Amino acid sequence: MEKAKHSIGHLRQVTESFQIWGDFVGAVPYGSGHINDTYQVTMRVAGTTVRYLLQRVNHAIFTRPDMVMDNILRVTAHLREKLAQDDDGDISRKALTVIPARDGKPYARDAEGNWWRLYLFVEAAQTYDVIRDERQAYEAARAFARFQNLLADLPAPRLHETIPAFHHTVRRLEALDAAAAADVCGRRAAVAAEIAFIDERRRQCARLLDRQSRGEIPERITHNDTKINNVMLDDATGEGVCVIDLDTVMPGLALYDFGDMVRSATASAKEDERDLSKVGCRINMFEALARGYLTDATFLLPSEVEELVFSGRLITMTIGIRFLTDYLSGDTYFRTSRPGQNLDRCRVQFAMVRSMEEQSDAMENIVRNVLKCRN
Ligand code: ADP
Ligand code: GN1
Ligand code: MG
Repeated sequence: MEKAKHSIGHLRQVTESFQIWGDFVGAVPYGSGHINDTYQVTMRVAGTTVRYLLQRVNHAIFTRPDMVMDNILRVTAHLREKLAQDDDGDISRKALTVIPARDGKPYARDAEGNWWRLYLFVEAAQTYDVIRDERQAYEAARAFARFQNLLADLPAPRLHETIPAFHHTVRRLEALDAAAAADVCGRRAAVAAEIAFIDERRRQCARLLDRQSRGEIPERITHNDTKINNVMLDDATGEGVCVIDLDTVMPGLALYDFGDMVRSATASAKEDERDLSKVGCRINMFEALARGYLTDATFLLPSEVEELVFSGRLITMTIGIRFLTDYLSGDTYFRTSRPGQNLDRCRVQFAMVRSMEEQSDAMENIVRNVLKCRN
């Protein structure tokens, strides 16, 4: 884990501005997210140790953190209500709990203008950057499908779009073209092969957008960042306990969520692996994802089911485009810990797309078989 960006005194002060009690013990950087600054906070509370998850929301990316928190409060309240209807308890492990600041707001501001939030720390569960076995893929996919299912009847109004056009592949492509034209770091010549890779696939970029605008694929409430380390798996049972990282929960396509699971859970190597011979889409993991997702995503229309395999390639390509754009722009969006990391991430995504292209017939067969068994 990287070095803490904030001093311990600062973290203590921020922690104490939330509605919690007891004695501050410490705070350490936590997790491997690319966007926010995350800390695990330990408190001693009347003789017992209690942990919290403290986060600085990246307000360069989420320019309206108040809207982000408004969405998160609505979403988590709804999840809690639904889970309470037929649950055995332990709901605070199954939906994130936002702890209000002392002034009642769902965030605290510091003197530097940062936005902080505090969650209950979900204990006895963890996230995985690279999935270990089919069971984990199955459970993660079920958890994300359940999440979509539970949010299907979230009362109006529509959630805020915390990052507009987040998965709009055509706009992402335009941003890449602009970054390549501007070439502010003089890196364009070094990425000719990656640009050529995209050029061969430009025509695919609008496929889901076109189907959406024709009314064939509906907008739903989706998570939009279903990377596999955004779901916590129970240490004892292996089940998907809690979907986390709710900043981008907003209107979107269910397919983008499934696609990002395929990208992140079928990957045989780390997202920034340099040895591309290790990178590929593991078809057994795809099968587990399809089985898990289709078990709970009973709301899917045939037009959505038809695009499940394609969605994996599309989202993987889109995120590769975003890594490449950031590399060309000087690495200002995704957190990096070494030079060239965004380019390595991009190359891994494109290698994954290739691997999925090679296996697409087998993947389509899997979806057909899973559906046959379900019905
Ligand atoms: P980012 O937006 O930067 O990806 P996340 O919200 O995903 O940040 O948090 C980073 C990591 O912190 C997660 O991958 C997970 O391991 C851990 N984490 C986040 N929320 C909790 C929580 N409430 N309880 C326990 N661990 C958490
Ligand atoms: C970011 O926050 P994190 O690390 O879970 C990004 C996703 C990308 C992902 C790639 C708000 O997710 O869109 O798919 O990195 N989140 C945002 O690893 O841009
Ligand atoms: Mg995350």
